[in-house]
Amino acid sequence: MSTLPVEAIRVLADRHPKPSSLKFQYGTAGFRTLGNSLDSVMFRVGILAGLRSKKLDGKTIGVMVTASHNPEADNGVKLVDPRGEMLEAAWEGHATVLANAPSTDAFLEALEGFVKAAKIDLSKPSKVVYARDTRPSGPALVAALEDGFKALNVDARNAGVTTTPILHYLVRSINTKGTKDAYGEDSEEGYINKISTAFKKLVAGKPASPPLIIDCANGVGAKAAAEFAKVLGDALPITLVNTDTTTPGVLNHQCGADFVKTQQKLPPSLASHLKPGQRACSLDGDADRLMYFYLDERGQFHMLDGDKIAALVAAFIVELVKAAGLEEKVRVGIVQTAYANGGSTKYLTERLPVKCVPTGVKHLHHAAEHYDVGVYFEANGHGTVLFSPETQRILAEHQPSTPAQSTAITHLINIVQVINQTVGDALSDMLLVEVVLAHKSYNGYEWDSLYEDLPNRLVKVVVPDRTIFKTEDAERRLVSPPGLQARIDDLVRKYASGRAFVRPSGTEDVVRVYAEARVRAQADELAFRVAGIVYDETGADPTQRPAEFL
Ligand code: G16
Repeated sequence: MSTLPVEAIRVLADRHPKPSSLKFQYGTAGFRTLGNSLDSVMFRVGILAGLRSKKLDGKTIGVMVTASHNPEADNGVKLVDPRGEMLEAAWEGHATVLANAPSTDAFLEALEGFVKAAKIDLSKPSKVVYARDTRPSGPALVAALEDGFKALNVDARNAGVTTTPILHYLVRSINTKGTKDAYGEDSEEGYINKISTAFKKLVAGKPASPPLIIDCANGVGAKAAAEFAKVLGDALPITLVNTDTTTPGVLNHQCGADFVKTQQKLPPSLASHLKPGQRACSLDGDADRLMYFYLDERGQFHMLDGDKIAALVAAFIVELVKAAGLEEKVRVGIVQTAYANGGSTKYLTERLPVKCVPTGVKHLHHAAEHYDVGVYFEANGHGTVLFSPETQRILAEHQPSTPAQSTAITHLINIVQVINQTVGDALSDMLLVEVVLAHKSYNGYEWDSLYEDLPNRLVKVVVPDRTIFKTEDAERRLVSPPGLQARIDDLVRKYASGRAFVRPSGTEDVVRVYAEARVRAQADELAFRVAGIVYDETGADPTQRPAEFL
């Protein structure tokens, strides 16, 4: 059991002092705030990642530098555990404590206490793989992260500029290399080949689909999408839009999955590309979210969000499981959050087991692991499908009794390969959707007709202290501030098919309000009325109250 290299850490830590006025928190998706305030956090995360690896006997840990769908000036960092999943929840608290130690001395003290309490054997090796998105603040933050690796003498592999899901894929591939669970070749090329090979098998013999337009949000997904376009060729004609990763200010600006979901309209840059009936999709800044949409004959915009993706994909998998003769052995279930549209929840619960969990991929992922096949999607387009190890064994060993069963099993096996099971992956999800559309001969309109969305509205409220908001029941109800939920309930009762909830964001300094109702005007009104109550109740400056809050 060796000791911490205190002097090496001290020298480097002094170069990355914590800004005294800031308090950091490891939230829904790691640390996330303005890029220019994250230097000390990056350094400390570098050390923490090394310790996490030591704790897990030298397994490779992932570190992703990104702020995803947030504005370009933001940045962030999150850790990825050995199977490619999000960092274990207990360590989020440790990360927060270490990030907030006010000085080098305090940091060293916290570090020593943590190593002792967590019983970390410092003589173990530490391995990390790290990557960043295209944000301008990325290179400097990565340099701070690398100082953290240096301080602890971490064996660190730089995966360069890539998408969040590719980083998750790399982590799992590295850790499973040469084992019976080998996930794939541990390179970006290995990722593209694995997914595209399975995709081509799945669409072989299907009529060529019209070109798919991909809005890359001017983010890092543009690079991987271009690779897919090259490799897929005629198997999926692709037109890429918003691929500018160098012009300042354009990342996620008026484009991308979050723009589409929150504005519920076409990114203006796509207006000249998209013809009525043609389908298109938007990625977000690090390519872990996906939104589909199309224009009808009258040029009206229709959105196909994470809920619609879940419904499409789950129905297809259930069909294949039945066709394979496996419906008694393989049960498909769905995981959603409170943001799932009431229309989707009704449609899905009539057909499959559905569970609702708090926001955040980590919550959905863990819940989905309890099903044989767990389909999880957030309405914002973040999600994937998990096939349990037992289900994968069944698929590999099942002896089909008819040619139809054999075809269905082959399709399921290829579907497992198309899906990035480590985390939500916009590009892999997109190819999965394309497989289903090709098999069902659906266009956007037919997909959309699976069920009807209730009109809904999402509003951000800036309050002095969002930590006073505490929720229960998978974030569907507020327990604090006291009395607020009762006022929301009174309001909601006045709206046909009304539903609303309030929760603090884990990635932005805001409180989010979601509302839905049978008609559009009522959904908007309910959201703005709830937002008004939230604003007034929290002692926010009345002169700054947005005019639309009722
Ligand atoms: C992250 C999480 C998602 C979550 C989203 C918004 O997405 O990975 O699970 O839905 O933040 O979270 P909140 O409402 O707490 O701000 P991303 O795409 O930004 O990494």
